[in-house]
Amino acid sequence: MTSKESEMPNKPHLFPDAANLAQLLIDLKEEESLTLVKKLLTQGVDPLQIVECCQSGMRDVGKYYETGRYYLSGLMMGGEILRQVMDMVLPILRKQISGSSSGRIMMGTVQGDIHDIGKNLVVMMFRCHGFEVLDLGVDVPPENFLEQAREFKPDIVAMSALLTTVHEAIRETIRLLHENYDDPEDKCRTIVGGGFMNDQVCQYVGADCWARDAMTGIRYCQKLTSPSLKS
Ligand code: B1M
Repeated sequence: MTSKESEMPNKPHLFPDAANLAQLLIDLKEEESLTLVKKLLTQGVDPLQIVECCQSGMRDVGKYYETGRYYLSGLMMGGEILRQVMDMVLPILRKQISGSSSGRIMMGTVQGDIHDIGKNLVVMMFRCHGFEVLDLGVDVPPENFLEQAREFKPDIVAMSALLTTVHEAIRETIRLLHENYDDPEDKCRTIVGGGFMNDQVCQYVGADCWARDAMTGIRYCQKLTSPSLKS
């Protein structure tokens, strides 16, 4: 199963102040960004749209880093602002979404990658949609995925990765699971997610599906654990 998605526009117009918020993030204006997010939340703006907007801003921060306009400290500052935005947004999202138990997911950021802001959001969204989630954290070696899978017995092993350098680590994790995870009913599925995922990467690493955003990931996991597909 694969998905096709188009890139999000760089300057989103999701709500009136969206472009303004994205720009504040791009400019690494911590206080102004947080004040605006607080205002938007009190105005009842959809927290997921706020995240989407911040994500778009962060993509530009990333581009500035790539092109040498920002140093690593800029990337770190952007991450820190985003972490604080998430602290405001996640509790509201948690209250808004709820679902009945849909399956067990084990998730981690793969070995070599320490990005966790997106992973934490996805973990929280999975939980809000009724999945029981074991969060393995970041920089998780393939052997840990296997060891934890044997204990937790997930329906789905979910991997987050933001770096193109970690494709081998994903591939190795999936290979190890396929060859060594004693899954008698052969129902454990794998999903990979992150900004660089596409059909080719998915095929190369041997995953069942891929997603670039939380909602797509949730929809796939719901399909993968639906009784009609499992039996
Ligand atoms: Co990093 N970084 N970073 N970074 N960083 C990127 C990813 C990069 C694209 C920036 C760039 O150059 N344009 C680039 C990767 C390039 C590449 O691989 N081709 C990069 C680099 C190079 C690096 C370092 C190597 C820099 C260095 O040290 N020289 C280094 C790597 C460290 C390591 O991991 N070993 C590094 C470090 C860092 C910080 C620590 C400073 C910080 C991370 C803080 C943290 O996570 N705690 C950081 C940040 C902030 C970024 C950017 C700017 C923003 C990431 C982010 O949090 N986005 C990022 C630029 C970009 O993304 N284009 C960048 C917001 C978040 C909500 O979105 O994480 O994409 P995201 O998660 C999304 C989706 O991806 C998806 O859903 C989430 C919510 O919508 N998703 C899934 C993710 N996992 C999923 C799983 C699923 C489904 C969906 O199912 C399983």
